[in-house]
Amino acid sequence: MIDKQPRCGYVALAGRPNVGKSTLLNHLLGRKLSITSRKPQTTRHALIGIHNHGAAQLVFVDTPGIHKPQGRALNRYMVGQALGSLAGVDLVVMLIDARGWQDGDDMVRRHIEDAGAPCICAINKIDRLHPKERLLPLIDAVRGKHDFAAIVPVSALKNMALDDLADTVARHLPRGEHLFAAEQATDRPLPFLLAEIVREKVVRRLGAELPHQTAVTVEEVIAGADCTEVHAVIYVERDTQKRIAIGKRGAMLRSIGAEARKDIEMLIDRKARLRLWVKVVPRWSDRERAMQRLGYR
Ligand SMILES: Nc1nc2c(ncn2[C@@H]2O[C@H](COP(=O)(O)OP(=O)(O)OP(=O)(O)O)[C@@H](O)[C@H]2O)c(=O)[nH]1
Ligand SMILES: [Mg+2]
Repeated sequence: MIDKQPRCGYVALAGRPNVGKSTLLNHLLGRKLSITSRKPQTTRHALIGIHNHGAAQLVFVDTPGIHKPQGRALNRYMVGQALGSLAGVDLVVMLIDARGWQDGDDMVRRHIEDAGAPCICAINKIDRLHPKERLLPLIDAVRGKHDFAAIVPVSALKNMALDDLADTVARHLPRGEHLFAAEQATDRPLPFLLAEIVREKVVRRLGAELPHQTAVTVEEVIAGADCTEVHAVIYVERDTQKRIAIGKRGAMLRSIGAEARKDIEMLIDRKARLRLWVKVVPRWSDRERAMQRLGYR
């Protein structure tokens, strides 16, 4: 029977780095809100994505991957964002990789248990599972790990079973009126989303050389008559990194800019001009004051 009564609730997407949380958010919403890459620790800030599904409003919170926050202040910030997002949500979707349950998943599970919210396990990347017969034993193994409210195998990237997952999430949300207007997609302002688009291109291009030393801020968004001009600054920690980010005769920066501009135009649905600068702030990722100035507060 179709449930016509409105439901609404906050749903944290939690898991180890790189299990596909942000990809899942984007594919559930059918639009790109959260940045993704092959590198672990891509997402740094919690981000809300609102998905209206039948009579239910699913308020997803994409979170940074939960890991042991060793080393830099930036890692502590990221794990703090993830754990903070688990507190007070109505439901958690814990993502694991279909290749199997790992030690890092145990740590995530413990934090979810501490937070006390009911939890659905999404086994992601099943498109990579060969042979398919490995799925049933995996589901059995996952069942033994935690008192999950449900276990749903999906592929975020290939859009497999995402409707099943949304149905299952909706069924576990409390009844109640929707919190956000139907057309609202996120709680984050435009400059944040623009800066994240640029950071995605930086991570995808330079993730191997500069895994964690880059940050991006958007300084200006000027809406002209037929074009929106965006001014963004890419921050690195050393002069050598600045040279890498700019590339030979500016080639790297130009290609980052070209890729980011395409996504920006898709987001704002109009022509854009993107101006990029690269600046050095020594050791910003380990100094809380410097981090705050770059938006990590
Ligand atoms: N084959 C396959 N790859 C996937 C799937 N979902 C995500 N990926 C890939 O996994 C990688 C990590 O995806 P993200 O969405 O950035 O992962 P995340 O969990 O948000 O990572 P962090 O933000 O670093 O914690 C990317 O290369 C994705 O394309 C899937 O269902 N199948
Ligand atoms: Mg992510």
